[in-house]
Amino acid sequence: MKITLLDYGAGNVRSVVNAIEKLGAQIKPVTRAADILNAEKLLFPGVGNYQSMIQILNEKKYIQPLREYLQADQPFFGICLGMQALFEGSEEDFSGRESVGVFKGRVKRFKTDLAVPHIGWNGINLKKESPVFDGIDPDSKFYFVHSYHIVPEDESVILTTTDYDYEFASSVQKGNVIGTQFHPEKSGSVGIKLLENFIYTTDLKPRKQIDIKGKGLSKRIIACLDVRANDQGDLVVTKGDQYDVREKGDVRNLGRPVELAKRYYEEGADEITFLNITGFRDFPLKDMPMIKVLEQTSRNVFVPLTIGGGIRDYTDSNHVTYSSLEVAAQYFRSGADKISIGSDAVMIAMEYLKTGKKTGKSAIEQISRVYGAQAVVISVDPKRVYVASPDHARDHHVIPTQFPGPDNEQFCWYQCTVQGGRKAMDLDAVALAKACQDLGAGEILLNCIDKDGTNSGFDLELINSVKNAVSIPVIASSGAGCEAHFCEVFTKTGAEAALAAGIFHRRQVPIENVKAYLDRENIEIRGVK
Ligand code: 1PR
Repeated sequence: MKITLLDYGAGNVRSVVNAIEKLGAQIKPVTRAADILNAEKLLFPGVGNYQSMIQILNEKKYIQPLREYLQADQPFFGICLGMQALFEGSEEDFSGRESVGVFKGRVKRFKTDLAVPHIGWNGINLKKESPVFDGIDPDSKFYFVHSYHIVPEDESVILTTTDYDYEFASSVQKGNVIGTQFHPEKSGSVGIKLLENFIYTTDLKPRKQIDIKGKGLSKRIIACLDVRANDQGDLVVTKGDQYDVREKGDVRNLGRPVELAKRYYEEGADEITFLNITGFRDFPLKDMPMIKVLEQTSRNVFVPLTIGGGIRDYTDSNHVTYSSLEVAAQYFRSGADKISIGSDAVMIAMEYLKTGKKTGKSAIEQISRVYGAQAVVISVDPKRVYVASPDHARDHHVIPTQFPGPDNEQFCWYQCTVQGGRKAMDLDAVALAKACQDLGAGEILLNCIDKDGTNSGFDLELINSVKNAVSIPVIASSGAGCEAHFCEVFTKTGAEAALAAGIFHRRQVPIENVKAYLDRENIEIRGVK
């Protein structure tokens, strides 16, 4: 079977390609308009920004052939923006350029007090019995990552809806034309099954109307792999105690990145994050091993992958300048779904807070503009600073603490650091998170140096103060020591996800146990049977 792939050049198409190839089908990329019309089955994965997608489709003169192909009811599967393109237009695009528009209706931004982007594993309410869902448990969850959703005028095209504050159309089907807002290529084995059904079913048409209610949005469990070269030059997964990764002088070696990522995928991790912890020293585009790690991981791991470390503009010794956008683009091409910015985000936020002006040129703004806010994670590395009263740190977000300082201080603030905690900056974590959200970041990965590697539980005071200040999702990180700590962070803070490293690497607490525990405590999770 040959699948024609419409790749317009943004986002992580590698995962889709890997999934199709794993299913034994061949890929034929679209290189000219005629390839669309000649396709046996057409797959259109879209990630990022609607406006730039429509611009590219117009420039390449793909709109008209797409329309013809779809109007002839040829087999089509659009993913995310690839589905949104079927509709008449989007609130995300004010350019007035032509969209494909074979389905009536528009794409609108979420209007909710819940976090936007809507990121994570959510359920589906099945409205039609369709061959694409054959063999898939209706209670399954799929991976969503978007700020906009379709509003079809003709509700009969809705295949599934999903609940996120309110019910929105999460997939559509009319005849052989299918589109999903969620990412099957990132939805583990159920997503792969969906793609398999699309590829190998001859008659895709829905059989009848049904109404089966699915489950809700899960709290995510993320496995984090801090990666660096050890003194022998091997790329290893390491783990620090309060960011110190050396033991008796050597870099701790807890395994190989590609193998560990595969293990966590099989054990039910909802996402995997790689942090190149010495990335600030070198330029990532010269760090080919990290790119290989992504390429190899994405062949077998079908959940979202985030990569961080060293993402910034860079000028080499020959005075050649590379933009952070180029670095991000290379990472996305290699299999990453999101990039995470640490040190550079602190610099960008400080400059923004000083001038009050958005330049449009910072790494956050540029990457968010091209790939969408959901692809830009800000990794924060704060340290607790105790003060006797809020007056002692007037420029910072000071909170009362239940854990007084060494001199019985009853207040603290969280100081941002850069270069892996080596350098403390005059900026607090709340101000950083708010500034980065303003500039277009889509998610906060909130570490805590005091808690890292201690197994003493997450820093709930830090998490609450940041979560209450932003409307984008927050990933709680650092300090997990047992299953109950995950339950605590989800019941006592609004964090959407919790990340851990040490306990997973050392097999102290398997991911399955964390999920089983949360399930018993009635916290919505993915994947416990
Ligand atoms: O600053 O953009 O180059 O990015 C560097 C990235 O590397 C940042 O995201 C920063 O958080 C990370 N990093 C730098 N140095 C270290 C270190 O440990 N020496 N690791 C480091 C950060 C924190 C988490 C850890 C959690 C959970 N590690 O990644 O996984 O604290 O750990 P636990 O569950 O064992 O407590 P840039």
